Amino acid sequence: MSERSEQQPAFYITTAIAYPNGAPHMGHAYEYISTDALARFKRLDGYDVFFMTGTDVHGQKMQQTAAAEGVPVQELAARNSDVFEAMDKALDVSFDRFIRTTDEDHKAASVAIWERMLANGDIYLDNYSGWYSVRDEAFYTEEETTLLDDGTRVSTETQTPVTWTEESNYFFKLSQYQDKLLELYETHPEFIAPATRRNEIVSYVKAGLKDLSISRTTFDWGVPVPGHPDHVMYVWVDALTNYLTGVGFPDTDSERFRKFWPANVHIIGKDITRFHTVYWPAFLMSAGIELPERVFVHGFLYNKGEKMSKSTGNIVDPLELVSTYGLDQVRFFLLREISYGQDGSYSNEAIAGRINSDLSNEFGNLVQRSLTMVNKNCDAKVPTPGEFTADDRALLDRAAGLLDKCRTEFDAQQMHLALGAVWLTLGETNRYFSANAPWALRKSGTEEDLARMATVLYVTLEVVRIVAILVQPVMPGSAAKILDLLGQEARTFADIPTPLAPGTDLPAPEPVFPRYVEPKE
Ligand code: ME8
Repeated sequence: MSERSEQQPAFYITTAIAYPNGAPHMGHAYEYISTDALARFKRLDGYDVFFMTGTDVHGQKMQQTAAAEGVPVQELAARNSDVFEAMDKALDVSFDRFIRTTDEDHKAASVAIWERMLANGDIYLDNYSGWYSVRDEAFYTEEETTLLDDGTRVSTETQTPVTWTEESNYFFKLSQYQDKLLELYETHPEFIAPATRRNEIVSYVKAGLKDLSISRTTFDWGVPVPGHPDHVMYVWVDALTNYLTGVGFPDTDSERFRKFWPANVHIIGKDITRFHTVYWPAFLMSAGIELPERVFVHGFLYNKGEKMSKSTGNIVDPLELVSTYGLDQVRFFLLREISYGQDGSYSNEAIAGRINSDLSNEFGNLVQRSLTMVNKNCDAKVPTPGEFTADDRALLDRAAGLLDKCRTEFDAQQMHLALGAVWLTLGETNRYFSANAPWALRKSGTEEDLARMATVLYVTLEVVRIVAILVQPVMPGSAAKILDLLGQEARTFADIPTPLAPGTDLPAPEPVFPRYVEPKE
């Protein structure tokens, strides 16, 4: 056993760390649920997974929010980080560490990366003047801003207000990394996905990079610059470093670091692509640290196609949605409905539709009908199949082939395609069940027909078993319930080839995916 665990391949996956300046919203929940599905998939596939998420508590935005609420910023950070962590737990997000950038080890990691970049000659002091967006925690050049009719200036890309800033700042020589970054994108096309995002970043970097201001002096809520405590690090410098903190940096000789770094994939949303695919690899190159293998950029989630915002009042509390529809229902909806990497939308109708058609009709009914028949007609035991027909074989082979298909799609972060393939097989299984009509075979009652009924039920349960194992990453609770109903303890992907043992005792069936019925007004 120990020999095997020593050989277990490692997999390090992260989410972005959220600004806890307000309550978590559906966009956050979407990122955590999707990353969780990827992490769970790898664990079930035999990997030693380290999955990290957390909060990004420094910066001017946090300090301003705290001031507006009249609470100390440490208090705001701790209180809201707790809310994020509690939401993750309520969403069944199986993180291994919930990092907060106020954690003690994070300070050491941030200081260490700074010192490495400094030692490499990439940090210098200069006067900065330009436009800063507190909302985006980003610097913009004049050309990247627009003056509105009312006299306010905003970032053209994000439409957030910018203010004129003049400070003596430390700068990072980002301009020196243009060629190295372009070479990275060229030689490692998988580094940025989807490809549309890579193309955008390649154009952006080709247009030329300016040095980046990486410290601030006008406020003090951040990691102090080593040797210059009047400066705090620009929030993105310490925020990105969280990915290293989690694996034990600066102790690069530690078992943890050697095992899990470089990260296999950083999952982020589309508004922070530049930070992760331009600044982050440049910082790491400067610090002489290996680069993460991949940054996967998911799209934005919209409420009925509209941006979620306080002003339109359409911000949905993820936990409220879960209490209306059920956790696994919401998790499934988000991962099945939206092509991962593209924007997506949710609405009550769309969620209810997925629940009733995909979960209730296609999956829940099949489980319920087959298990009820087995319960009544096969002594509540997995039936003993007779010889398989060509159709039986074809269906069983198809189900067994789903693992490879799902693995390919999950490795490319295309969970919607994996689920699509699984549901095609469920559709096929429903047709098989109807065409073979085990209830009619039972009614006929001849020995031959009863034997055939047992075979049809066995084949159906076997497909249900494989599907339940494969959908665990997406719907951990419901899949576990189905595997309980099948009397199965063996639930990893390595267990897929071991078929159901005839004679296994089965508990009384219970419905797993009830239909969603709109509550009466
Ligand atoms: O950007 N739909 O934090 P954040 C989908 N602290 N995803 C969304 C979204 C939406 N409507 N709105 C936001 C930050 N996100 C930084 C990250 S990482 C070193 C520092 C995503 O709270 C967003 O793209 O603004 C990001 O990946 C995550 O939620 C946290 O956003």
